This record gives sequence, C-alpha cells and structure tokens, in this order.
Amino acid sequence: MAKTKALPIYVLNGPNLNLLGRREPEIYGSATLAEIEKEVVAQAKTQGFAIKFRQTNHEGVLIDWLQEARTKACGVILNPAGLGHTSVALLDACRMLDLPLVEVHLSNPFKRERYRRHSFISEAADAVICGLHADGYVAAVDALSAMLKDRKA
Ligand code: CA2
Repeated sequence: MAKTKALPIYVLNGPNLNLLGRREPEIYGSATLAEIEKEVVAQAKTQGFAIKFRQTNHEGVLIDWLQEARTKACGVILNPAGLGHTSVALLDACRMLDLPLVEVHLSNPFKRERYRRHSFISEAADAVICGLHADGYVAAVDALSAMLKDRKA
C-alpha cells in the first residue's frame, strides 16, 4: 500500500503580527514573526511534523485558511491577535475544524486591558497558551504533537 505523507500543522497568525519585534518588546517579546517561524519549524521537526506558517491582516483570509485546514492540516496553532476578542465568525470557523486546536498569545491578556480578557477562540480551543512570548509557540507545537500522538494511540 502507498505510504501517505503526513499532513502539516498549520500555524496561523492574525492582524498586525507581521510587525512583531519592532514595537512593545516588553509586552510581546523581541522576536520577529520570521524568527518565531524558524523556531517553530525546528521544534516541529524534532517531533516529526511539518509546519505551514502564515500571517494575514484580513479576517476572511484567516477563515479561508481555517476551512482549508479541515482537509489539509493535522492540527492548528492559532494566534488570532485582536480578532480573538471580536470575531464570532472566526470562532465558527474554529468550531468546524474537528482537529486539535491550540490558541497562542505572546502576551498575557489577563494582565492587560479588560477588553483583552475575553477570547471567542478559547471556546473552541483544546488548549490556550499565553504570556510566554515566542516560547509559547514552541510549547504549542509540543502540546499539539502530544495531542496528535494521543489521538493515534
Ligand atoms: O499577545 C498576543 O499574541 C495578542 O494576540 C497580540 C494582539 C493583541 O491584540 C492581543 O490582545 C494579544 C496584537 C498583535 C499586534 O502585534 C504587534 C505586536 C508588537 C508590535 C507590533 C505588532
């Protein structure tokens, strides 16, 4: 029987995260998104997973990628950025995933403004990691990898 290639983990990033590393390092850390991608790819490799790492400033694009993930990914790591606090449409797309989902925030939203304390995405996420800066993405890879290996067992 032909061996099927394992599907990648999708790492999806929302609005403004393309500017990471240039402002507010005390809140978000000093790594750029490109540096985070490198770390995530390296960590995933140690766990035997490939990564598709993307960022968009557009809600609809993020929804398209989540819909794509349903058939093209084995799991999703999502930093919804500001959309996590506002978007029911993004939550609906996450609910339709039927794949393990880890929500990541670089900062700790609970330490910040009140309006950042609620995330729609958390209602659909299997795990939420926040406040670890770039290390949170690496932790998310480990968490997702453990969930995927549990599912297989
Ligand atoms: O802590 C996170 O990862 C956030 O998802 C980042 C969002 C914020 O609205 C959420 O409350 C928490 C903001 C992303 C903005 O990204 C930049 C960070 C620093 C410099 C430029 C952009």
